[in-house]
Amino acid sequence: MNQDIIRRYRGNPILTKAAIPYPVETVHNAAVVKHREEYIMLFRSHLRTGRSILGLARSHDGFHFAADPEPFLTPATEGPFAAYEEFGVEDPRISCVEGEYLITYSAYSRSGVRVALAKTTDFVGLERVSLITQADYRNVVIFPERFNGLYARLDRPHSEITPWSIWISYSPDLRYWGDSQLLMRPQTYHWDEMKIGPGAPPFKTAQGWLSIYHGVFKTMDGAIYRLGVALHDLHDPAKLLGVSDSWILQPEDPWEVTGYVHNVVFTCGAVPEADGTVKIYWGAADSVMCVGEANIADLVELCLE
Ligand code: BMA
Repeated sequence: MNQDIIRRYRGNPILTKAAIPYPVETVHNAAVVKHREEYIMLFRSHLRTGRSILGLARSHDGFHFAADPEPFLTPATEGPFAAYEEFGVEDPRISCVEGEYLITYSAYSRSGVRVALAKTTDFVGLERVSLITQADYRNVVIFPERFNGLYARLDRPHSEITPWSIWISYSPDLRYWGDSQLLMRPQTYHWDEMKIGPGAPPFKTAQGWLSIYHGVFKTMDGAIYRLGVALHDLHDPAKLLGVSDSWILQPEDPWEVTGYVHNVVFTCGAVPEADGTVKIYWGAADSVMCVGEANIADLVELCLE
């Protein structure tokens, strides 16, 4: 009996390096949003230098994507971002807030990994706004709405005392972030016991903000990346209404189980649809892109069980 809450698309993987018109070694960990009538995917690709860039692909149905002829975002070579992007740009997330697309991504350099914020209204132009964390942060997702006038984000600092946990922070201007609070920690002897991190930017449901995150479990054969789901209060996103006890997706298909990094499903984007389903996108084994569908009500229920 197939009890999977996420129905994998039969045509997976939906985007691989073979379909990219410039040389790349992987297509993974992509953000996806609907812009006008198009699905826009910003995907990460390793180059043969071992460093990453971001490419853009478009689709009319959310399943068949065609990549633009040139990469979308490559490491800055001048200005204040250059020193922090010299080792590459990774794992983008896109949130649409008041008509602007806010793109967060990991910026790698000899100073560590920081999160950078850029914005666009049309996916043609792009303006880098600010480096919004110090080092040792990854996985920043911005809520699509403000709360009492403040932008809110889930973020993932790391320290020895609170390893790889999910926090929330607020900002009046997208540049200065504060009022941080710890929301979720990895749980001992649970599928997410080693690390957790925000995945797709939260989306609104009648019951709360649904957040799909990743959790990591360490085994004798390395780590397994899976996805879980949490529900945040609509008016106060720092209030967790529930977190699913079980994962919603784990590596099972051959391209999830083997690849550049084996046993990885890693999401950076989900697109809720008007029919009550959500398309969830994930990078498989840090190599290719996949998609599946779930009923939003099922995910909410899982959080509240
Ligand atoms: C994390 C990040 C992700 C990657 C995952 C599995 O630490 O580097 O980009 O998908 O590991 O390799």
